Amino acid sequence: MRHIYVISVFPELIRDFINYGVLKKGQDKSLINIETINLRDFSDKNGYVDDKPYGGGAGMVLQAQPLIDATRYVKSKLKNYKCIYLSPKGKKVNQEMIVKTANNDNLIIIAGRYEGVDQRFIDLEVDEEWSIGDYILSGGEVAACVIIDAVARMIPGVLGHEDSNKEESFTNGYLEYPHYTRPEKVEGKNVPKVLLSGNHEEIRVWREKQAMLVTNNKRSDLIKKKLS
Ligand code: 4H3
Repeated sequence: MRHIYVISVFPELIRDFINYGVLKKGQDKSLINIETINLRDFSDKNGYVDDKPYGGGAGMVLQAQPLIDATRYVKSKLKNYKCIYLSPKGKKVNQEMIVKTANNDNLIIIAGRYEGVDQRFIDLEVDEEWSIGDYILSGGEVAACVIIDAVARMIPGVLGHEDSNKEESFTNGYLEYPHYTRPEKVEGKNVPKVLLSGNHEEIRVWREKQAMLVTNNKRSDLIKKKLS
């Protein structure tokens, strides 16, 4: 993956988010290209992108045509892509989906607003519907930022030193061991002695054991998943 396009009525939310940290650096180094598309640039003849829901009810729905036009405009720039719509109905995102996407496709992300989008847009243009978790957001932009962050850090070179993600949670199926930094004592609590020993093998073994303990205590479902 090299390109991520996000279609939204609030593209500034995305633009601000991607301007920090490893996302900023990855773009500066041209390892990744992230672009935002303002859905309003594809508004209908009356200048709108939303309308009242057929069948009645509260709120507004994003019209199909502006979304279709914006999405096809983006698709015309890309050879291969995965077009995802973020909503609570989607498949729950996990690290495996993130890694697969980072390795295979450019990404087009649709961030909805209001009550959601016209179903015909989803049926016509969306490859996969994803959810970042079982809760409702006012817009898809925050979820889009989550996906962008998770996917971008899997692109080689985006993280500072290459193995800062190899060590991390989920890559090996375990949660991370606890971290400590100076000073040695905080409010009477000491850094585990082994970490001060300078014995790299002992430290490695201790961290591995901690990772297993933490995972078993907090997320035993992850261990079951590893064994299945
Ligand atoms: C994604 C989007 C939750 C998630 C979202 C999630 C606003 C979808 C609008 C937007 C629709 C109405 N909420 N859990 N909200 O990933 O376009 O829900």
